[in-house]
Amino acid sequence: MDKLAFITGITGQDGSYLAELLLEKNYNVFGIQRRSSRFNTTRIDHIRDKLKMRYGDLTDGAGLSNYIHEIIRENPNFKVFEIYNLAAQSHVAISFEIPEYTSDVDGIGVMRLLEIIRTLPDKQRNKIKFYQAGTSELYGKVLETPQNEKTPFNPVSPYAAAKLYAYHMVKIYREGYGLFAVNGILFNHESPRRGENFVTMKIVNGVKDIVKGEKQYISLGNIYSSRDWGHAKDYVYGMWLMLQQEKPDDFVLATGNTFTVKEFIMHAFRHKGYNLWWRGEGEEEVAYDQNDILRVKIDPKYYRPCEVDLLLGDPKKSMEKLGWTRRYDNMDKLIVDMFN
Ligand code: NAP
Ligand code: F7E
Repeated sequence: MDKLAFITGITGQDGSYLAELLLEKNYNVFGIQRRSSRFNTTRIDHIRDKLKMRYGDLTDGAGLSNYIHEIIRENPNFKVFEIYNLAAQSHVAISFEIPEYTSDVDGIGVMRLLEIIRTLPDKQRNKIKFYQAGTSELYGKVLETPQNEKTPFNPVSPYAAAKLYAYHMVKIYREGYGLFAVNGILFNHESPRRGENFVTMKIVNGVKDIVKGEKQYISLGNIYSSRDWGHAKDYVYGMWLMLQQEKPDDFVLATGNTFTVKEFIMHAFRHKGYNLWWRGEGEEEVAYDQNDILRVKIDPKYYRPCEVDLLLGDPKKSMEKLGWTRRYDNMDKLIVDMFN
């Protein structure tokens, strides 16, 4: 095969969808998985026999270098080699608890990959395209709305600060060394494969447990933040499009709509026939269903030291230049898929 792809973070939500997409497009797909005490490949087990996997970690530059060199050695006649860096400690709240690790993986890890690519012989390096998983968290306490590729960044978490370092390193290696390296600036995207401790999946799983009678209510933190939520399948397609361009550039992927967490809660409950009514304020705010049963309460332990209040992306450039379109074009479609 002459088309190679290496996906870090292949065991995650986006990595698993991207691997499926690239296999359909006849890429030879390589990936790394982290060593863990339990199996962590459930999202890719159904395609495992088609992938080439080995253990690896973004904190281990030698291992990454050995693997990339080995892939090239064993496929000397490759035409394109796309490297998608999706690996990250991706939880914003947890980044406040493990800031050093988050910086190492999400920030320095990107530099490790860029250095490996930079130091390859020209003949090989010129056929490599690098995608970096940037994020709308870079906008942080937003300085303008909606946010696009030109909006200034204002990060407010260790996660976002590490991703900002990565964003700049990609630009520096692109401009300084001529690498084909792009930043995707992706707004929140969810799916049935979303990690359980992100708010949408927590709400969907909570409603499912309530329907089954296994739980009475869901405890949540700040329900007044607003997010621009899309579907991960549409977003991995956008990543691939970015690497098919003639010239490297940075692109926002977003829906152009924003909803509060509270609105997402009401949509999710309504999907299963519950109409919520709210009372109280702040930490005392609660929601009851039509039968006066408590269904949502606030637990301040989920509050963050700094919060990103409002994200609303402008995907115009991606739609016009990449021809990017979304199949999941409204939040109800996303919620239905997450429940199924
Ligand atoms: P995810 O489900 O949390 O997946 C993260 C992946 O990174 C997993 O495969 C994870 O492995 C791996 N990983 C974590 N630490 C690692 C390390 N030290 N070395 C190697 N691999 C490591 O995240 P996602 O939602 O798919 O997001 C993919 C990327 O896009 C991330 O970089 C994230 O920061 C970024 N992003 C996500 C969104 C979003 O809304 N989903 C938006 C913007 C940007 P395990 O499976 O072993 O945990
Ligand atoms: O929080 C609020 C929370 O953790 C969304 C990652 O993929 O998208 C994601 O980051 C909002 C926040 O996602 C709970 O305070 C309330 O305002 O689902 P989340 P996130 O922080 O937006 C960006 C683009 C990324 O790059 C990240 O990798 O929901 N919230 N109550 C809660 N959040 C969680 N997790 N749990 C709660 O109980």
